[in-house]
Amino acid sequence: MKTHLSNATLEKLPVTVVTPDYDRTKVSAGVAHIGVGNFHRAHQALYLDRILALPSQEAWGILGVGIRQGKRETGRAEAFHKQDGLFTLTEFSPDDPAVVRVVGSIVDYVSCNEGYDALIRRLADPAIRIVTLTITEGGYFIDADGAFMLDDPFIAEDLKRDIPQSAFGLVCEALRLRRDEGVGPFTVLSCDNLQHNGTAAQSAFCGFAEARDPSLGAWIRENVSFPSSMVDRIAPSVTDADVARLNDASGVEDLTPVYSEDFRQWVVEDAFCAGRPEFEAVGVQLRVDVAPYEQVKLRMLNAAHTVVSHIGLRIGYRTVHAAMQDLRVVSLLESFLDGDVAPLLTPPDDVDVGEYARNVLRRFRSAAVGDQLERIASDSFAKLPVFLGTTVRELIDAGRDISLEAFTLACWAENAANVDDKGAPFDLREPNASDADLATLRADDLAAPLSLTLFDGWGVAGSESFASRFVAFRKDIRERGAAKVLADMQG
Ligand code: CS2
Repeated sequence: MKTHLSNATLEKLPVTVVTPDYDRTKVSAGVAHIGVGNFHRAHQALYLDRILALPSQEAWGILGVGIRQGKRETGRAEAFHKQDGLFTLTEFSPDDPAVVRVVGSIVDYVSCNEGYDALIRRLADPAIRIVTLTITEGGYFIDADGAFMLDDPFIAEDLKRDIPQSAFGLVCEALRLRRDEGVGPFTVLSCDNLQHNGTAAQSAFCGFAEARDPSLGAWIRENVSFPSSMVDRIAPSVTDADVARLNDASGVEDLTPVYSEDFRQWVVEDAFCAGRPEFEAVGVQLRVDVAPYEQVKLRMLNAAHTVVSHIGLRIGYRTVHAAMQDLRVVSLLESFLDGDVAPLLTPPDDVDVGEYARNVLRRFRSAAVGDQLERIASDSFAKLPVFLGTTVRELIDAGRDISLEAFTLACWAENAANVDDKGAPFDLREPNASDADLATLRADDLAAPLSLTLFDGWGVAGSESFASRFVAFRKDIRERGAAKVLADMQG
């Protein structure tokens, strides 16, 4: 018999489950988080849970903010209310038994189902001093030149609304209230996988505000800080089968369990205009310049994820650890990380890129984590430019070998059919691709995808050798399958 999860049952949970070691009734929300998905709950919510156990930190609980209407949002809001914001996080280590903890830092929740004006009011509450974001790589509407896409139909529409619905509009209107009521600004902290994510957030939020109301835009630019941060923890998607499996193992009846690897890292630029929690006490690395850490993480870990996901799916694998059993895949990843990417990086003093690469591969091998290739390969329209764009451009500029990258992109293009070399289906989602983009990706002209805007600035279309390798790989994959092509590449 499993125990339902709520404040009232915390003491009745199995003794093996770690529960909050602080008084939740004393905790209030000082951080509002937009995008309360699995990653946030496995990463930032845990860091703040650890902060709340420290003396005098009880004002740093989290207010979850749900901004996108739909079934998922309704489920999230309901689970929050039924479980008093509590959820279990199972951390899987490669060697030790899994640790199940109940995370208690999300103490409040406001859903767009209550009306978008309610969201604005809650963000304007003087108690909120930081707004954090996980709105995905494509969620910032920043083009290849770093400019905010004011002409995007979603943004253009939101600019016209009295009560906006986008993260940008909601935050701007909350900041307007705070300015008018003399409350002062909050910090906006991006926790998405983007290079210079603070600058991207600043361009997006200030770009929106300046278009809506120039004086508000100027006030935000002047008063709000947008620190950059590098976030890292592998948190797979949670299927219904995972819910049952996790709950059976924990003995807790949790509507929204989440799971992850045991590794976690958060490097944050120390630029908070309205105070911050004692991040350093729980292992958050505060730095003046986060960019070198972002660069290493995005171009090694996330890029290797992209490589393994597209090649792995093509061959017929579905999980990262299954693909990592294939020595050819591992050897390709090693060549990619050590041979192609590492020499291009300018890592921070305390990061050894060789060791970093070994650790990435070790993390990918974990069968206990069992991360899904479909999760990683989805949304490639937004991810490819961030994870691979600079590397490919620099390799082309230096006249270096681009075979691995052309092969990865050939697999990506072939994967648009959502079926692998063995004829088995999979399901990749592309929320940031238009119908026209998808048509180009599936065109008979095999070189056509290289003219997609996602490749702006990569130099691939203009590089005869890249384009011809890409097309040749696509043909070869169609004829013989990616596994054989890979075997030949490695001699
Ligand atoms: C993955 C990331 O979605 C992806 O493409 O590479 O979600 C990755 O698992 C995290 O960034 C790890 O920190």
